[in-house]
Parts: sequence; C-alpha cells; structure tokens
Amino acid sequence: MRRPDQLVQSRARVSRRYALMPLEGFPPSRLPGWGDADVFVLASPALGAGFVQYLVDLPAGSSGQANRDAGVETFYYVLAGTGRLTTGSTPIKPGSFGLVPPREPAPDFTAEQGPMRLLVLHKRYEPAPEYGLAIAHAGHVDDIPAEVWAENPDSLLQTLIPDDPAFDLAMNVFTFQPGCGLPVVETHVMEHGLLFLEGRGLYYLDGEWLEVERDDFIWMGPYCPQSFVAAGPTPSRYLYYKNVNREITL
Ligand code: UGY
Ligand code: MN
Repeated sequence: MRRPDQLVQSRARVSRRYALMPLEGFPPSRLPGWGDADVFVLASPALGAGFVQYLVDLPAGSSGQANRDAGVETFYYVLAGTGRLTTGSTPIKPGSFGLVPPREPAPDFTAEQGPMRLLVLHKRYEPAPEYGLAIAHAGHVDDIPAEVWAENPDSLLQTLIPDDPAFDLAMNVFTFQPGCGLPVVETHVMEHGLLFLEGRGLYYLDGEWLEVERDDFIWMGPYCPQSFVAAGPTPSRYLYYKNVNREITL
C-alpha cells in the first residue's frame, strides 16, 4: 500500500494482446470455497485469457478449495508458507506443485503454522483420446532438473509438467542470469500467464519494453510479440503457463 503522500503512478498496462499488472493494484476477492482467504484474480476470460489464474493468500489455520466446473483441470504452486493438501494429507511447502485432472476432486488446502500463498490456475482440459486420459502430476521445483536453454548456460528452464502429449498445458520456471533472456522476439499462438518470482528486468510486449519485478503478473495472449532481458544485479526468475500439445480448433 502506498503512503497518502505518494503518487499513484502505475506500471499497469492492459491491452487486447497483453496485460502487465503489479500485484499492488489487485483488490482481493472473497470467493466461495476459499473461506476467509484473499483471492487476487490475475487472469480471467474478462481479460481475454483462455484460463483463470488466482493468487491466494490463505490465513494460518484456514482451509480453501479450488472450486471448478466439470471438465476443468487445476494447477497449484506454493509460493510461501507451509500446509497440507487435505486430500491425502500431503504436506506442502514453498515450491510444491501439482496438476489435478478434471475427474479428480479439486485440490483442497490448509495453511498450518503461518499464512500460505498459492498460485492456482484453472484450464478447461482439452481431451485427446489418442493420448489417453488426463494424468495427475505433483512434485517440488527443487527436484526438477534445470536444463540449459537456447544453448546459454546462464538461461535455465525447469519444466514442471512432463513433456507428454496427455498434458495440454506446460508450467515452466525460467532462471536468467543478469543480462540474459529470450534471444529473439517470440510470436506464437500459445498464451502465457506469468508470475515474476525474483529479480527485475525488461519485458518486451507487443512493441514496448516495460520494467518488471517480483510479484508482477503478465498475461500474453495469442500472437503477442514477446521477449525478456534480466536487468537487475541478481538473477531473474519467473513461473509461466503455456497451453500446448493440442490442435487449434476452428
Ligand atoms: O515457452 C515460451 O514460449 C517462453 N520462451 N516464452 C516466454 O518466456 N515469454
Ligand atoms: Mn513464449
């Protein structure tokens, strides 16, 4: 929150192809299922996104469940705090993640000692019968190998969801040393929902270079020209969603 004597000037931008929104500008929502949690609706169809992405602040001792319609899959990632996935009582901590397919009960979280901050993403699962049913998957970011990306050992990519066509989404973590980033301007049909986790840099979005930092959310719609360079003194890290592995329907 800014002090009353500060300017309200913002880096927030919303356009037809992309949005950059610092977290400070989102008013919290109270949503059925999430109890007394503050839910920040980062991406939604109202923005132009083909998915829904929430940042959820669950107070200590509280529980919440990712409500969703039939046919929707849910990805979660623990950003801070510890707790449990009530289904199965699995302990979760920062970096724990999972993908729950539509046919399984929606994940249900309880924050333990302190508050827990979660990223939750809902996507309508696109079945592809030739690849079988949607698969559940869970893990911890520290156990995912960091692969050299674009032949640059200072650009590392962690692929949280296996590269298997049964999955219709990717959730990846990029880590860039200062001065590194995307070596081209990409333009592709896939969308992104991106949460900036660490460092700072410059994001290129549809013709503009924009400063970005921790806790910024970026939506990139289909064919949004995009690039990035890590510009701070420390590495930059971001977690992003991408729809993959499916035909484009007419
Ligand atoms: O996977 C991607 O499309 C990724 N290189 N895009 C991005 O980081 N904006
Ligand atoms: Mn991209």
